[in-house]
Amino acid sequence: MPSKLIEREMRIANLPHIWCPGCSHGTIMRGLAQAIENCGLKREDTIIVSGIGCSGRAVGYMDFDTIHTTHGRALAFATGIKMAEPRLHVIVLTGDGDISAIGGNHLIHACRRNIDITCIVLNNNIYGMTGGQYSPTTPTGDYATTAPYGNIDRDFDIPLLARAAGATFSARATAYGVNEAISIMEKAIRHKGFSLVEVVSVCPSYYGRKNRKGDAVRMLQWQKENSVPYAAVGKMNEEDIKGKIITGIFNDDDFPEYTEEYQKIIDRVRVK
Ligand SMILES: Cc1ncc(C[n+]2csc(CCOP(=O)(O)OP(=O)(O)O)c2C)c(N)n1
Ligand code: SF4
Repeated sequence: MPSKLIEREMRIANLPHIWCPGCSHGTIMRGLAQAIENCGLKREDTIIVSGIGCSGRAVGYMDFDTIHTTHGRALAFATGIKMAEPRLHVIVLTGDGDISAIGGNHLIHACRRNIDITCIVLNNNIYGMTGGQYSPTTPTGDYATTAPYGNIDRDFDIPLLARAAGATFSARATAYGVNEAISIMEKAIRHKGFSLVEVVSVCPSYYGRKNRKGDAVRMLQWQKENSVPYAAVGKMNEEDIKGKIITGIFNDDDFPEYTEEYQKIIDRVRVK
């Protein structure tokens, strides 16, 4: 029997989902539905936009106005929607490849504009849907189908990248710590301006298998044992932080929001 939340927020007719056994994208999708409900957002005022990837499939299951857009372009579509209808709550659901490789340029400019969009990144450290190619968040030295001898690229820290580009809210949580993820996503949705929450997901089929991380339970156990709260980082030395998942809110700032600034120009130049 589906839970009440699932009955209220999901398109039951589209289930079962396509994700592999043990994939934590579903846990995060359910967490987002909970966060939306906790914020009291009305279905008619909320739109969820995704890119392409296993992560992007979530919009097929969430019972809101949703758009499954082209790879890397979710923020471009979301920006258009928010500019046309600023009253809407616009939420983007995307993968690490979608947002930081092909969509990287859209990301930095959305951050810079501080447009009121909430961007949830399901980071599984790999391209899941297309068979396990390395992404900009695959750690250096890790393996992927396109890095059979180890990845020599340095990996992006997506929330820190967003903060540096001007996002007024950036944060990270994990699928293991789903209650923290729900609470952070809630704060991100309530935040006025561009907010980004990375939720570290597990892909046992590709990232896990290629890197001998064990099954999904082991991978979630690893998240539990290797997460460090942002507040504790200042007291730790660099060596102890290396390889850890830093969770929590990295910044939550006030800055003029883009659609409001745009409206001020419209009001100023409108022929009286
Ligand atoms: C323009 C374009 N290039 C490439 C693809 C193929 N493609 C589909 S999903 C994907 C990667 C998705 O990876 P990620 O965003 O990390 O999501 P995940 O599947 O891991 O959840 C790629 C390269 C595409 N659909 N469109
Ligand atoms: S390939 Fe990976 S990310 Fe995609 S559904 Fe399977 S476990 Fe999840």
